[in-house]
Amino acid sequence: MSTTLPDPTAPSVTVDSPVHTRRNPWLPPLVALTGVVALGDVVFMALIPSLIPPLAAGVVLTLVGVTLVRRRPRAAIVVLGLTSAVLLLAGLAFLSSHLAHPGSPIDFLHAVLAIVGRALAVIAAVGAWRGAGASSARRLAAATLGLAGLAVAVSGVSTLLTDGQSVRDGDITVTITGSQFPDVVVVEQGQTLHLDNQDLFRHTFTVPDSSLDVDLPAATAARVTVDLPAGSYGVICDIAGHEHMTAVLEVR
Ligand SMILES: [Cu+2]
Repeated sequence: MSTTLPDPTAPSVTVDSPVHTRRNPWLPPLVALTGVVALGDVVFMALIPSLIPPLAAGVVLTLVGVTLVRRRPRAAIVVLGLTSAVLLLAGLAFLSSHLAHPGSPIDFLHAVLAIVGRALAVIAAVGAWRGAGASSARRLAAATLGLAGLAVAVSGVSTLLTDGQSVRDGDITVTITGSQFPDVVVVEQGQTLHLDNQDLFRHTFTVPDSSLDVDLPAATAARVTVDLPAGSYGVICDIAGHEHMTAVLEVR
């Protein structure tokens, strides 16, 4: 039985560290995750429609990171990883309220993308930085697909189960569509509003510092009796990014 020993005179072969090349198995999931999250942010802002500065900055930084992947993979990992981490931490507070409302498919799916997608992107960035193995990158990809499927299922079922209240005689109908309230809503004291949210995202019908604060999941309607003293009130939608939604409520 013979043993082959390495030939010390053979020329040594320099193998690039995988971190420095496009062969790093974590780069494709990192680019895919950050790309899908950024696309989700663009679609979300277009639908509201409202420019949310931190999300817009994240989209720009993601584009920068993706263009760096080919020539400066390490810089790309840092840009994409840090962008995901900062926006994940900054967004957790208000996105979690959207996660609690799976009946609003767009808000819910965007929150899932923004939280889960960014968390997975941070994991992918760490994996890419450390040059971890391909099998764990594949597991991450499979987990991502599984979570996305679960989110779509939860949102779909919740939307089907969300019940609206139907309009009754004497109600004042307020239609909310395209993230717009009517400019002015006139109501008699003690009369009931029928608030019909026709959008695929959640809104509220809120008179600040009063008891009038109605949560309106996507494509649902709610009835609320107005017990405010006669007068003119400002109405807002109390959801981050919906600051442009205002109306005047005249109580007579
Ligand atoms: Cu709104």
